[in-house]
Amino acid sequence: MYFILERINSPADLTQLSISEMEQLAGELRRLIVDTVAENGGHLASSLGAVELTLALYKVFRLPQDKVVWDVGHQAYAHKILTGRRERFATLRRKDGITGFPRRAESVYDVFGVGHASTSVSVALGLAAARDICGRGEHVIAVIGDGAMTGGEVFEALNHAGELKKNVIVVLNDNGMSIDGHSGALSDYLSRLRITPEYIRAKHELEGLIKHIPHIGETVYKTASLIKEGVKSAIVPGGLFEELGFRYIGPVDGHNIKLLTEVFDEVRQLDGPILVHVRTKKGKGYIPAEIEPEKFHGVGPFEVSSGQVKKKAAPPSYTQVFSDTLRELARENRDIVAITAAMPSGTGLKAFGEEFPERFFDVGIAEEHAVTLAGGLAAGGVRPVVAIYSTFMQRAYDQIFHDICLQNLPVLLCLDRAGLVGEDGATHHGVFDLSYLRNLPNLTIMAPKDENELRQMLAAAFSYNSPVAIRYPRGAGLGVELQKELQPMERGKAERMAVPEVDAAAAPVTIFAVGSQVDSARQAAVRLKNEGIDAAVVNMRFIKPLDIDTIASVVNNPATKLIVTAEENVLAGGFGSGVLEAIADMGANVPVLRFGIGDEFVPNGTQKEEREYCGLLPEQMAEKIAARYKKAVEK
Ligand SMILES: Cc1ncc(C[n+]2csc(CCOP(=O)(O)OP(=O)(O)O)c2C)c(N)n1
Repeated sequence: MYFILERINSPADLTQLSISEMEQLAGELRRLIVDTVAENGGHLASSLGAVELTLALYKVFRLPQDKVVWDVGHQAYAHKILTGRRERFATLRRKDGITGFPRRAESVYDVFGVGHASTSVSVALGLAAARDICGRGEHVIAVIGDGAMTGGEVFEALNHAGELKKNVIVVLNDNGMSIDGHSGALSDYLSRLRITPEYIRAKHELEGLIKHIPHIGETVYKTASLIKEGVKSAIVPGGLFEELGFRYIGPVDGHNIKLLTEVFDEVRQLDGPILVHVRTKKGKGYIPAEIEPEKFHGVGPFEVSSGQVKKKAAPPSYTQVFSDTLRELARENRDIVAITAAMPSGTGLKAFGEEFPERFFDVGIAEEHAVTLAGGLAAGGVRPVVAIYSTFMQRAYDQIFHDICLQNLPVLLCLDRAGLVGEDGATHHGVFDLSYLRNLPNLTIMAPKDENELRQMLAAAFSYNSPVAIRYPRGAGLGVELQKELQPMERGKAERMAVPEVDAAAAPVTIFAVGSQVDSARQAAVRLKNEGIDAAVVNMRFIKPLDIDTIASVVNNPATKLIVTAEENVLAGGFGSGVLEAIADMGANVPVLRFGIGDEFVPNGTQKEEREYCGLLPEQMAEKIAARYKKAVEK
């Protein structure tokens, strides 16, 4: 039973609650969050850490007029539940359900859609500037974690906010960690912002001085003591935020609802840019998540009583194979260094860091810096590997162009979670990389058909001595045998796949496929064979350079009636577009059917549901190919 939560349908309902009822409500929210994530998977530890903070903010400020902008949005489950989505919370991250992140189309309280880090201060500043232009008076609050604070965009926004001097509140939710532990020098700086004996002595002296100012002394002192940690900023040297033009208040215990509401009540009345530094505990209130906050950052379904994750037996993931193979290669080649942008576990580089600590860099949520750092490392004579999820690599596009490809440096970009990623949904799909990379000169782009081919491609990449990108999917491999021997792969050479009882040279249909779609294409070809249509399958391996000879041999084969392309990328500008360009350049006129992702953002579901939504399942492909083939031969 949720005695209090059941009565809360919007933040306005919080205004009636006493502090002790709010504390009880915090417990009920935690229970609902834990029980739901245990079923659906999701971002648990961050959301648990932000429960009291959310409650205090939503009690003090007047939503939806006042605007709370969440950074990343993975800590916003309490926000979702308190803003009219309690009933629908069971559908979290599911097909047709609510998303795991704030999303403008979902609720008026979701002020800004999010999923990628470090945007909240820029958004809040934009909202504040718009408010002033329109002559309104609402409060604008950005809530950002110490991990997200490592993203450069935040400092661009702080710099600008300090200049504009708008009324904007930044709440720094500092739990001392990003996903995997500590988040760099900034984290060290934040942890030093604590009450030291010198500070307390200095504060007393200052308070004494203020109190004795005639007439106004008592009033000034009252304000100063209500925002008492704010006084510190006048005393503690090097107040980074103060230097940037923010009034710094904190650190405040982020699990003390009474204190938080007092501080926010006070802050509401202040003008100018304000930064409230709140200390929280990641995973707060659920012991397994408090003990292992990394594991419960983003977690699959688990047993509530034990915290045991419900794992199905599966072949090793692409990430695991990448991790193992890179270390294998790095044992032989001492020049190999690896870079992650705050995702050592997610990208599989954690083990690399443990084995080769001096050759490993975790740069924080700083994808741009990660790529340019790699450029510098390569120019300095070593072989950097940058592993970043496809969706987050979007941040570093100019760096890939300017600092890697234009310099023609041998940097290996490993784009994990390429394609449809499942429950995290639209913000996290890695479906644009082939389009945004394919147009860059000097870059080789590969996509493995299975986990063994990923091994071979990694080995091959180091033999090319120029920029290389390898993109591979989220989740388990196909379960193929992993060949011990790592063989170099000829750059730009496709591989013909055997389809039972199909003679590729005589097949009227040829499917050119890349990455995860190679296996789907093969399965589709088997189905087509059962319907009496022979379809050959080519694993292109290289999106760039395309194997023009192989494409030409199919185009020029009189048996060819239909060419099919298949990729887990948007159709616009992707691999299929490349094949169309090649065919057009040959002056040929062959019917082409393309499979990929259409011109829309794919909503959340399981990976399979998303593939089905996009028509990428083998049975869907077979049906569509058969129909198009019949049309082609009727002509
Ligand atoms: C641009 C970008 N890079 C990487 C990520 C992956 N990511 C999600 S949350 C997170 C850590 C955020 O840490 P923090 O802001 O301190 O929040 P916490 O999880 O500790 O509550 C990372 C690296 C992301 N969402 N966006």
